[in-house]
Amino acid sequence: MTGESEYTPPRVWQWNKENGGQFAHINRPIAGPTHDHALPVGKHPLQLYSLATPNGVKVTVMLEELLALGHSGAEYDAWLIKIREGEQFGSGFVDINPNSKIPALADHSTPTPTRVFESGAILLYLAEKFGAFLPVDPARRAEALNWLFWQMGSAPYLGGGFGHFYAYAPFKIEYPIDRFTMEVKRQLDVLDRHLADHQFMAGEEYSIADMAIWPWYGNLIAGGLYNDSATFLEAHTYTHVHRWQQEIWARPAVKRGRKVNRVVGKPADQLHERHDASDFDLKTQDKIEAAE
Ligand SMILES: N[C@@H](CCC(=O)N[C@@H](CS)C(=O)NCC(=O)O)C(=O)O
Repeated sequence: MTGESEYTPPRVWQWNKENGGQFAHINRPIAGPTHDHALPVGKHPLQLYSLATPNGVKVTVMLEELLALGHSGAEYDAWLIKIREGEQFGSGFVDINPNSKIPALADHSTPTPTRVFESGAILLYLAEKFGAFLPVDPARRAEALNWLFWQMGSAPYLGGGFGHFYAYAPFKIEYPIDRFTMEVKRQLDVLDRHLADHQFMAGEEYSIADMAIWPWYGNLIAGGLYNDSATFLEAHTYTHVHRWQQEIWARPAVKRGRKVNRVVGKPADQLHERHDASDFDLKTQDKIEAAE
């Protein structure tokens, strides 16, 4: 094995602010706000504070799917939280998510605003509020929740484990890359075997389980995560995951939701903030840049 380390942990760990990782400037070993900053509140019942990472996309896809079904109560303002600039540590954001991570939602349609954080909790909250994208039959509901919580437990190995050491760490170390690649390939095989005889994660019904899993594993398989990781992982071999990823990608609400709070990629795919359905036609970055 290459990359063996001579590092011996000291008796008590010290915070080394210069560890060189891509996110070193925002990582801290303590919680809580770093500065005072009130969050903006728009005109709609639901206020989302987010960024189009896979965790953020889960929620904007759900909101666009709810609106496509005709649930006008799902109208939302999506505000951009620039996590690389530390905006998740502003006092207003920490008030609605003490964990300082996007996505976070405030529901202003309740007698006092209801805060909801953790993407899985947000998906479940919205599914129950609108009675949509979560099967009613107890056995099928249990299956949707199985996969929703599978995603919450599994994706940190993909993002914080594989993605971090394969793409973001300041130098490549074989041991963690090997360990997390093994686990991610195992997870892809779990999905592939399940999707071999199920149209969607919970069976025949598209649900919040698909919305949670697709932005991570669908994106990974389509080559959208961590440089050339799809080649490294031999993503093309997971044929049933491919079929499912393409079926979901064909949905107009998914295409819209993926653009919200996006700040990278093609300008036509970036809608930095979403306050109205017409913003998809009028306020993507290509339109804004053309008007400047
Ligand atoms: N389990 C959380 C994870 C959220 C999360 O990790 N968000 C990342 C972006 S994908 C974030 O806000 N990172 C900022 C930070 O760690 O300071 C969820 O599913 O909502």
